[in-house]
Amino acid sequence: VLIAGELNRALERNEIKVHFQPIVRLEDRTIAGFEALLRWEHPRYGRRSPSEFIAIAEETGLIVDLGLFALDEAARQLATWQARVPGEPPLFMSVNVSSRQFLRQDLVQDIQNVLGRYALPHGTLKIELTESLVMENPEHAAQMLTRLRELGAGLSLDDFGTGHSSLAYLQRFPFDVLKIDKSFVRPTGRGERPVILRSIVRLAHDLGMQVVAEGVETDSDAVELYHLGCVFAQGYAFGEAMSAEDCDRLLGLAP
Ligand code: G
Ligand code: G
Ligand code: MN
Ligand code: NA
Repeated sequence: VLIAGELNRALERNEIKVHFQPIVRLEDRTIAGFEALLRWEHPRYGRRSPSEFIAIAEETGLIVDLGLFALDEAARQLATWQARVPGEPPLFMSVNVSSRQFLRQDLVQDIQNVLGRYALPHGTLKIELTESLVMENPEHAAQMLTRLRELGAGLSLDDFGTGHSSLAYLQRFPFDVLKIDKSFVRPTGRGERPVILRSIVRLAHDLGMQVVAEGVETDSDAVELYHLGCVFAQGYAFGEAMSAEDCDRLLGLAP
């Protein structure tokens, strides 16, 4: 029983939080960055999934406020971690952007504002867009992506392998990260999967993109992906989306 009004109040009542899922280097399992993921703990109905409430927020327009909230929280937390965990390259943060957010020209200004507000190094705040969103309107996407890139935002292509694009087509878009969708990653080790995964990784690298395998749930998947040439991974094998405090522990910043 989800009504738009409740979602509106949820944001005001701080029931909606931004959690963070680690993205690791497969070589040594160190944390390279995070993906910011919204979480809503409803006082009566318990945890609601963003796949449910993002769609509602898009219909009502609340996605604008919700998106700004997620963007600001994620950028602020990234700046904190970059200061406390210095390293080269610095930690990055990936923030999801929905279709309706992406259609607004204001998004460019919003992102420029947070990059300035938190003085984030070039490319470390990444905007994550799904392949299908980009393919909805490739002309608009190409123009927006170029502007975002010029501002110093990083760009991640999410859910790769589920939409209808090709790696050759991707040359038109200035993505620096390609995320292989979990549906593609999980059943590794059988038949042609490894061949296809290896080819995606190699082509993406040749096109100058980094590759993140999503939905890596087991250690043996992680080992296999590493041997297929994949450098980064995300999934339950390394941790689900968690609070900033839990991430602090993972980063060695808290007992
Ligand atoms: O974490 P997971 O089950 O729960 O997320 C479900 C879906 O919700 C994913 O497709 C994810 O991209 C989307 N999502 C999570 N957080 C955000 C957000 O801050 N903004 C947008 N637009 N989508 C989000
Ligand atoms: O933005 P995107 O649609 O990629 O959102 C990532 C989604 O995948 C979120 O719902 C997140 O909770 C989920 N997720 C993260 N790690 C794993 C995993 O190892 N296995 C599965 N099945 N889902 C995962
Ligand atoms: Mn994502
Ligand atoms: Na994805």
